[in-house]
Amino acid sequence: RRSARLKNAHVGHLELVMGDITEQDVDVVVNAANSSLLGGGGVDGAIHRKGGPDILAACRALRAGHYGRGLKTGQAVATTAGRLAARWVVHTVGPVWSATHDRSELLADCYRNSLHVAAGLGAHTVAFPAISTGIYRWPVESAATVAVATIAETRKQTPDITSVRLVLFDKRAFDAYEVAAAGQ
Ligand code: AR6
Repeated sequence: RRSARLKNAHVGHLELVMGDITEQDVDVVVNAANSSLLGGGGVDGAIHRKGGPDILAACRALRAGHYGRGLKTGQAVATTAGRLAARWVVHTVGPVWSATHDRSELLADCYRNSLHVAAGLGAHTVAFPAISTGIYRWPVESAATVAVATIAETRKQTPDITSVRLVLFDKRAFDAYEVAAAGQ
């Protein structure tokens, strides 16, 4: 069984899970989207595939309204979660990795803004993927440090969020986040 190889850990107030973001039973699942909001590969593809057409319909409505030019890097916006177990998907756009420009603040914005949007919805439990570490090529150790530090800092301002889960797709990412969380 695949689950026999899965790992999970609690480090401080953070829950680390090795698994699939679309299977999380939480109030909010965060999507590593792109600025078009109209879907893609990786986490984004998996969420739309499993959540069904209502999520894309909601994204199209956002594009027809307030987000005519799309969602900027670092910003976050909520839609229905369709058929997922979660109540909402919060879409955020991570920065593409750059070896020459430090885009850490934009990556931090993704975590900050997603948690604030989740708190505004009345959510208590939130699951994040490792934003920017796939198609956007951010090195996982560096992304883990930014994620863990920003979540810890933002949670002081969002006390109604009682659980934050980081969902890592493979052992390498899980181990990197566990190291980052332990050093926090
Ligand atoms: N559950 C959890 N983690 C996953 C899953 C899953 N189902 N699938 C992949 N990962 P990515 P990005 C991991 O590429 O780098 C899309 O096309 C993956 O191994 O999903 O922010 C969007 O539309 C990696 O560690 O997001 C954008 O165009 C992490 O999730 C672009 O990709 C993030 O990988 C965003 O790229």
